[in-house]
Amino acid sequence: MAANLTPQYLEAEAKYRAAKTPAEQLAALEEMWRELPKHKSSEKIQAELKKKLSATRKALQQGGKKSVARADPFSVPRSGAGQVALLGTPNVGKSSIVGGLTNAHVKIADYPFATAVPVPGMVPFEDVQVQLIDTPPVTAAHVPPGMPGLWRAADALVIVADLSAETCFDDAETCLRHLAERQIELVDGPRQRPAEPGASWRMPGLVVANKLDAAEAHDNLELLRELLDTRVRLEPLSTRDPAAMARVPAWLFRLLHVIRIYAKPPGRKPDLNEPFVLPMGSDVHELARRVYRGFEHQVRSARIWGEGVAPGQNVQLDHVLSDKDVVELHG
Ligand SMILES: Nc1nc2c(ncn2[C@@H]2O[C@H](COP(=O)(O)OP(=O)(O)O)[C@@H](O)[C@H]2O)c(=O)[nH]1
Ligand SMILES: [Mg+2]
Repeated sequence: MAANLTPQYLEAEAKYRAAKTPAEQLAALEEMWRELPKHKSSEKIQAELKKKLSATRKALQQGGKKSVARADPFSVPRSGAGQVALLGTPNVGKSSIVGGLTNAHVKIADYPFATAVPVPGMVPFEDVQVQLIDTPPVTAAHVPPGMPGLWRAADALVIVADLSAETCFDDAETCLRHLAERQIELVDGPRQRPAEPGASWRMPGLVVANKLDAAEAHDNLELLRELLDTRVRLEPLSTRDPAAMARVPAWLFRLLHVIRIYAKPPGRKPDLNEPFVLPMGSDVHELARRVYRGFEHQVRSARIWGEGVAPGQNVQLDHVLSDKDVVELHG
């Protein structure tokens, strides 16, 4: 790390790291450039900054173009810790789930096809939010165009089935078949893109057996368990039962296979308000990449507070992080 960086430069760099939009990133980078002492020992940083400036300017231009072209309602920009898409036949309670867990304005109706386009909402879970997307229904004969793209773009999928309907098993099966026909497989593990062309997308997913309060629900749940148990996880639910609804955010979060990490500046308290969200299995280097965005080679080691380590233990960059670790990055 160059020893002669000014406090003004470091402040601008902190702004860059905190930037949430490309426009904010560009403003911070320009400030970094102004504040950077231009002499021999900072040549490497100068070159890096120039590269970043031009890349960010380019991203901003393209981003502007993209937002004009993005009229497709089936392309939902990801937000929060990750994106979960619901899928199901008409009237199973998809909109009731999204409406009950988020502030999204969904239409709940006892007639089919009330939902015409995907509607995202944010589900609070502890200190993060999971994006949950209500979607138009599929039927045995029809999948709205755009849906398969939305399924693949999501981080996880939740099939909703209706325990009050005699057809609940067939309906869940219809959803699984539509996925299978598009090479999407629901798994218990993390999301995996196809390893080679033609291979399957492995998407974390489960089947929600909704309307557990209905008269026939328990018989149908038994049937669903018998027929689906070995293939996909089942979660019974009634959107009318507040206690059951309160448990949903935790399993939505678990589907994402991510961890929350709190970065702690040396000598200061960790920021416990806004964790960095990383894929499960990420190491310290991955965190450094996220925190320093291109300046991560400045990080040489870390101290860590969390499960399975001594408080403040020194670790190498390849140390694998756990959910809720507090990490102090050292240059
Ligand atoms: N009994 C019962 N009815 C429900 C439940 N969840 C939703 N419903 C009803 O099922 C109907 C369809 O719900 P909606 O959320 O619009 O289904 P969608 O078509 O899948 O979005 C509405 O009349 C809801 O009130 C539930 O847990 N139990
Ligand atoms: Mg609906």
